[in-house]
Amino acid sequence: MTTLPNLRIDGDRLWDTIMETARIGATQKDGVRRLTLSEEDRRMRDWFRGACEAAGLTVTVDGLGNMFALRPGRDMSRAPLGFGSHLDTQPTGGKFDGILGTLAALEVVRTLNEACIETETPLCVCNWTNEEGSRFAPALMGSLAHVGDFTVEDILSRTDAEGVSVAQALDTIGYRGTQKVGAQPLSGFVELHIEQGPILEAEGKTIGVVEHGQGIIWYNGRITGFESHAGSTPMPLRRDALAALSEIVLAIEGLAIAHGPHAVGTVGEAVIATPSRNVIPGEIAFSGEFRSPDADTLETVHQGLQEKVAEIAARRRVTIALDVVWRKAPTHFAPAVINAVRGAADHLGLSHRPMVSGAGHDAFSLAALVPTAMIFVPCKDGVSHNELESAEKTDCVAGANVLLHAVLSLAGGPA
Ligand code: HGY
Ligand code: MN
Ligand code: MN
Repeated sequence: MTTLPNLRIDGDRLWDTIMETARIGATQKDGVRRLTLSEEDRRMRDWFRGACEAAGLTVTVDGLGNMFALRPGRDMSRAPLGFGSHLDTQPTGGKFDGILGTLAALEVVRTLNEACIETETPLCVCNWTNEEGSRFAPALMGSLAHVGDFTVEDILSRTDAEGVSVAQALDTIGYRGTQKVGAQPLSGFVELHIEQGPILEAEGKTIGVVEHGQGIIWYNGRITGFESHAGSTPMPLRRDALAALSEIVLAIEGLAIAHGPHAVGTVGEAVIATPSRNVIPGEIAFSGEFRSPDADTLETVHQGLQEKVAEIAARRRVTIALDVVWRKAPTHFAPAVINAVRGAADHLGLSHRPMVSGAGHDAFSLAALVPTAMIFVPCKDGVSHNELESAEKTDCVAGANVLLHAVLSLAGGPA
């Protein structure tokens, strides 16, 4: 009988599970494309449900497809401790973003089963719908609705670039569950995730003890100029929407750099309405974002962008609509859960350092509702949201063991 301090997950089984499921939505470049609520997401959800049920968990699905896999505890009067992440990916995603945290949570349960360990508090493995926000905005969609940041009606009405709504997509894959959104009680939440940045690898550290996360502002923009002949329209008479957007892109970059290192920004999408090589672009839709761990910095760059956009619009005689479609203040995680993560890393003799999360995570949503924290492990060259995303097996196993012992610390091990 393995004593609790020496309990470890089955690293080979975790790694095999990650590699096996990476075949669902595998891309030619060895990445994973599992857009939320797509056929690939359905296949991955089906696999996940089957694996959870095979591990003795009771799986429920809420009205936005959030999946909860429940494991009883000795004291069923307590709300379950939540842990997990997301199974959807970016269009050119990798094998680990979100997937590591969700499959590691399953592995923790498999390990507890084999060790015949029942925790005091029940456990709840979570798969949150549409963490990525790529097909439907906002990101963290399922977990934000769970904590009440968005109404279910609002979320169900959001559409993708083809005009398909979240409601239609959920119905198509059969994951519009009956459980009321937000009804699943949780007493806390722990999320394991790859860092998606270069710090842990550069410092040779195995574990990131994540203490807080960046605030985020997402914009949808539309620029209306005037289509005209690319050859015969004199330069001073042009109202070029793409030239205006180019200035906005550089303005976002410039504001982030000017307020660095704790500000970042980019334009990730730009679509010319009717592209043609010999027509001056007259209509463009685009998205933009800023992030910062500091609320004041976020507000400063936001205001700076408003001023710059007004100046560009006037000078170029174009109309620019810039709408904030999502805004989340910086997240501060709970000391008790941070200490459980740090204590688990120390118990396992793993090098660790405190971190701020650059990327958004479902833990950011949950932190508004219950005590929450995150565990980071390195990824190769800090690369993520790219098919090259990669992580070392030893680091993934280390992170899953920290998750195991943090969960045992928070949920209470054997009587
Ligand atoms: O945008 C993010 O940080 C996350 O990947 N959804
Ligand atoms: Mn993620
Ligand atoms: Mn991501």
